[in-house]
Amino acid sequence: MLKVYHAPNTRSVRIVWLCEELGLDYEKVALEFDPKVLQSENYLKINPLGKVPSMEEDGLVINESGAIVQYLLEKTGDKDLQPAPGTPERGRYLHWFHFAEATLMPPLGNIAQHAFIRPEEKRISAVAEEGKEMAIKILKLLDKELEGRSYIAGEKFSAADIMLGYDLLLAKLFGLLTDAMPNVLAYFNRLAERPAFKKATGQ
Ligand SMILES: N[C@@H](CCC(=O)N[C@@H](CS)C(=O)NCC(=O)O)C(=O)O
Repeated sequence: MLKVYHAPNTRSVRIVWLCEELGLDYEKVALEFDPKVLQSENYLKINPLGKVPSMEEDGLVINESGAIVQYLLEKTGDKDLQPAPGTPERGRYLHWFHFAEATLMPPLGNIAQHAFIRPEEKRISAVAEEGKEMAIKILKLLDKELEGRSYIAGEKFSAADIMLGYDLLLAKLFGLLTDAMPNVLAYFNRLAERPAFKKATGQ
C-alpha cells in the first residue's frame, strides 16, 4: 500500500491533501517535526536528507513533494486535477504548480528557519526580515493574478492549488495574509473549506 510520511504543517500536507482529493487508499505515517525523528537511522533510510514528505510504494520511494503529486496524478490517470498536456491551460497550471515550491517557498522557508526553527543563537533576523518582504511582494503579485479567478489555473480547482495552498497555509501561520490582499484571502478561505484540506491539516 502507498505510504505517505507526514508531519503536521509541513509540505507533506500537499500529499495527504492530494490523496484525500483523489480518494486514494493510503497509509499515513505520522512523524513529529523533530530532528530526533527526521534524522533517525530508520527515517534516513527512506529520506537521506531527513525531510518530509516522502512516499513509498512497492519499493519505489519519492522524496520531493511536487514530484510525488505529479507521480500520483499520472499513476491514477487523473484528468480532473490537471489540464490536458499541450494546452495553454496546462502552461498556466505548470507555471503556478512550480511557482509554489520554486519561488514562493524560499522566502517562506527563510522566515520559518530564522524566526522559528533554528535555535535562537543561529537565527539571523535580517534573513527573516528579507524573507518577509519578498513573501509579501509575491503575495501581492498573487493577489493581482487571482483577480476574477476562483482558482490559480482558472475556474477549476487543480493540483496547482494544492501546491500553492500549502504555501498560503504557512503564510497565514506567519501572519502574512492581510486585508491588503483580499483576493488571496478569499482564495485561501475557498481552499480551506475543502474537506480534503481539512483532513490534511487536521481540522
Ligand atoms: N523541496 C522539498 C523540500 C522538503 C522540505 O524541506 N521539507 C521540510 C518540511 S516542510 C523539512 O522536512 N525540513 C526538515 C529539515 O530540513 O531538516 C519538497 O518539496 O518536498
